[in-house]
Amino acid sequence: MPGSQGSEAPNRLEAVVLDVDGTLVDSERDGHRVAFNRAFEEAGLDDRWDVDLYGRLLEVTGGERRLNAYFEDRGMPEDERRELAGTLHARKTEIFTDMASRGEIEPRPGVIELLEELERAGVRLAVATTGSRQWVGPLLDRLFGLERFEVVVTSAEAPERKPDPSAHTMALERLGLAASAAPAVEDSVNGWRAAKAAGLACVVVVNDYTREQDFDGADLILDGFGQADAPASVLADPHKLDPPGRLDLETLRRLAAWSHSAG
Ligand code: XBP
Ligand code: MG
Repeated sequence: MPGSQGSEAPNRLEAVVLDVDGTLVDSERDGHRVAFNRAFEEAGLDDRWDVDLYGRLLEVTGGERRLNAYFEDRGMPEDERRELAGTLHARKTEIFTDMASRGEIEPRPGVIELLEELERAGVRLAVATTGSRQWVGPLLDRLFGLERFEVVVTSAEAPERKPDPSAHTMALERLGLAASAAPAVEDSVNGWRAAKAAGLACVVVVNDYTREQDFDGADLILDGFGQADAPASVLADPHKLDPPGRLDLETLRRLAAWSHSAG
């Protein structure tokens, strides 16, 4: 296998388990939020989620759960809100799937370079997301090529949303790997907690919605994936992984080695 350090090497990086929303793509503010608002409008509702309100609503993972929490907060009875959230979410999913298929959602800067570097080194790619399978497939396919990802776990396979660890646990099971061989990359405190609870080391690459969240104890925090002309800043590096202005293969290898030694 290219980039392999030999099958006996116990601490090598075998795979990376990637989050989608906020991590591979900056999909929340100009993607999901816009799709929710279109669904409200089509349903004849006056509700609109502005950028700040949506940032607060992101505390609840999963679009349908988010709608339920919002309507609950507004005092809507349970039966009514469950039905409304289900209907709205189904339509929002169609709208967002169209947006993804049309190329309206873009990769975060530096993501394609990282995926290509990992692929060249024979590191396997997996996805663990709380998003819906209906749009995850078209989005990954349009931006990166779905065949790149050996394992894709969505809310269809792991219905307990992050911070529940089930999506990461399932990704590891499907890869057939120990947690130390497959660090995660996440953008949010819910994602980071999910990865940690499943035993994975985790790089947090924050975005505008998540940079103020409390990642105390995270393994590495960056403010972006970083590119040659736009290096990422390191916000925390407790294991002294020393990334070179970008999240790269060697940094992830060092994280896997640390994770193995931390046992
Ligand atoms: C992402 C989510 C998702 C999206 C919307 O969390 O919570 O629910 O906001 O997608 P993470 P759906 O990045 O931690 O996986 O509407 O399809 O649920
Ligand atoms: Mg995320």
